[in-house]
Amino acid sequence: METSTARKGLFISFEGSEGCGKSTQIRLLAEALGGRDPLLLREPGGTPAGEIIRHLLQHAPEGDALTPEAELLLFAASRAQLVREVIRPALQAGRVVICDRFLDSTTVYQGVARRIPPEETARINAFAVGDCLPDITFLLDLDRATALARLGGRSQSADRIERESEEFFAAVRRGYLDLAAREPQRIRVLDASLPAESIASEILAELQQAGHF
Ligand code: Z5A
Repeated sequence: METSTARKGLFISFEGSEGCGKSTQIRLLAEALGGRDPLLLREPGGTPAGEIIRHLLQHAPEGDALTPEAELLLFAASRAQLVREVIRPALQAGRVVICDRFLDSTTVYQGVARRIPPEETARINAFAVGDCLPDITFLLDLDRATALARLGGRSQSADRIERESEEFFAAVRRGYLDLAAREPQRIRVLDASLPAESIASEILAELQQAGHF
């Protein structure tokens, strides 16, 4: 039987489609929280095993034939390891943990866009994370054309998921907004087309309003 997180820290996740500005906002938030020494993580990855899974999922030719089911289980395996090896101990030690993507990415990319039944996705997500859920999640909502323009096309270096169709990314955006509508108490939707500094101010204001700082 697993122990519960029984945490004293704060768990913040960032979500959204590629190029929406997650890394930028995480960097700005970390600068704003400097003295609190936030722990910055990304998914998939963040542990030695997780980084190997990341490579298989994104760039290794062996990943090309992955089925949606195998893909979902690999994201979940990386997350299960990250939770137990890194996130849970950090939260128990009272740290602020900021994660670039977490279980909502699986709900949306594998559940909605890859069309794995939502109850299966939810069951595997729950098994992977246990009671370790973000206290607050910032969803950076951005249209695909703006994201692609920011990324400068990125066609040469695109990974396996980035090479998906426009319909796939339309489903991702819709899936995120639907999820946020179902979980408004945890997920805050931000207009990611605004200048980075004003989004960063909004994030700090949301965190203060929610009583986190
Ligand atoms: N995936 C999945 O399918 N299931 C899962 O469970 C998980 C993940 C966990 C991980 O990709 C892939 O795995 C992802 C989902 C899938 N695939 N897709 N698509 P990743 O980690 O390699 O990359 P990413 O998460 O997609 O993010 P990114 O491409 O690194 O982008 P970002 O971090 O959101 O954006 P950024 O780097 O901060 O900004 C992009 C550019 O825009 C950059 O030049 C910035 O300077 C600029 N920028 C940022 N903000 C602004 C504003 N506000 N205005 C103007 N310009 C801006």
